[in-house]
Amino acid sequence: MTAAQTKPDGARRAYYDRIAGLSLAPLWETLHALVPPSPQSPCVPAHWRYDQVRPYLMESADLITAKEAVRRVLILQNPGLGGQAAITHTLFAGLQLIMPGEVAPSHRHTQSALRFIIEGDGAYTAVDGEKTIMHPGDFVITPSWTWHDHGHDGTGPMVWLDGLDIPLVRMLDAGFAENFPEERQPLARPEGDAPARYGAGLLPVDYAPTSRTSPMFNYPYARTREALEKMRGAEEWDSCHGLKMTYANPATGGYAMPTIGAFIQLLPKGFSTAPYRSTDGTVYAVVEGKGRSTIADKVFEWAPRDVFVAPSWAWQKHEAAGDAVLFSFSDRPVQNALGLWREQRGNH
Ligand code: 1HN
Repeated sequence: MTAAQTKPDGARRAYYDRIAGLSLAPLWETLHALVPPSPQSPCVPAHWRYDQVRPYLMESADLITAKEAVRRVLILQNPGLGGQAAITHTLFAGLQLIMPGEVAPSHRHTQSALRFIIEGDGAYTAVDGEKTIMHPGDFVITPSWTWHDHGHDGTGPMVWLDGLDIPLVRMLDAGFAENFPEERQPLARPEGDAPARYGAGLLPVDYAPTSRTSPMFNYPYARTREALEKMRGAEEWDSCHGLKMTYANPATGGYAMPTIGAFIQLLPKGFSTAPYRSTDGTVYAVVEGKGRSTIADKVFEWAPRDVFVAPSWAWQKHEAAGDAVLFSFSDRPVQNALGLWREQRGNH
């Protein structure tokens, strides 16, 4: 035994205190936590029931306008992250409310955003000079550094789930933002231009992508649902996912955005998935149907419009009481690009 191995704890503590003044710390006290054998996320499984959240969301409209708020959003905070504006370590999620006649003013930021429409009809998002009217179940993207504003010329409240890569961009210290000089940006193209140009199985001849984001910025639910319904006939169910599809960039086949991947899956009535886990903490929104998900040691009974989150590397199982459709998003494109993504499939 060397002298160092016999040093009492007190001597080590005193030493740590002395080096702390020089901004130094001993790795050997934290090595095991810094490089764990498998992901040890502080995020926990959590579930937001829409029937519980909705009254509070509606109440917010009596307290502040969309204009004053800039974005009237209730943040879905992961209870394991101590009040941070994060639902997983890398992603922000919130529920945004816009009332008829309101405008959420135009701005842009390097953070990428997605919307998944939860309730209401007729509000629009304008993205870099083009408007799209949003309907329940539509998946809409506002890629990094694109001007975007929302308005509502219809009737009734409109609610969507916002997903942004805010915590990831903050970790990278790569955030920039600016406001557009006017409330609404000018429109440069007619509504429907992007789906015609990029979403009809065609691309302009000589088209070369100029960014890593999809030129399609609204993936309407009517088409998504029809596709799922067509494919279900083949009954090629994946034991862990049912029938699961990725929202793709039609110009590259890659993800719609480089930092956030989005997915839609159909679980037929009575389907029960085999255990599955992956390193991308995943946010789910229930589009249709009721069911139950077991995530790590938690069981969530869900209904349409609910949101729940599965942390990185937590085992998950989903059971559909009736035909169910789940939307989900995660940082999978980032992990894939960096060679970090892993998954594990279990047995029933
Ligand atoms: C944002 O710009 C939107 O454009 C939604 O609708 C949520 C959360 C934090 C920062 C910017 C939007 C946001 C956001």
